[in-house]
Amino acid sequence: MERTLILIKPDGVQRGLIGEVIGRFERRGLRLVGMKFMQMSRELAMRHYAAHEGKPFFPGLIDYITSGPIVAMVWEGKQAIAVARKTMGITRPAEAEPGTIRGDFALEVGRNIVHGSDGPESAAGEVALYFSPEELVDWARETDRWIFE
Ligand code: D4T
Repeated sequence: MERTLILIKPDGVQRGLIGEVIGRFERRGLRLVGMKFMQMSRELAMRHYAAHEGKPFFPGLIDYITSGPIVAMVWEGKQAIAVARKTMGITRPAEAEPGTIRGDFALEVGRNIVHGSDGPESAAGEVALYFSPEELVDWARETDRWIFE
């Protein structure tokens, strides 16, 4: 099983899409193991997006991601990282396929509603950035045998 960090960004929260976004990951079959509603500090934002420091869009990205509350979640499943990114659609929403979160609800890269980890290493680092081990729940779901072979 793999774990991935998913954020519902401030635009997703402000637009009332929390339930919609959670529902899509839930219906896909991923298993929720952690969730919190929070205001991201600038310090956390800079750590999260450290790889983009110095890029022209960096200051706007930090302003945007700290502009209102977010929902941080950890979802688990086989190939959870890749599956979550497919469910979200590609980063630039204008190019995202209909049926994906970004393809259905977003138009601009700077208002793209969700974040998902892009690989096992970044997932482990990002999960640890938002959650302590005690905040993650190991549990078996009654429907797991109908979702996982
Ligand atoms: P996130 O991290 O938000 O899920 O985005 P991705 O993982 O899909 O994409 P990314 O790392 O390339 O970009 C991080 C973040 O920066 C914003 N961004 C990106 C932007 O505002 N302008 C840009 O030109 C790019 C490339 C959007 C996502």
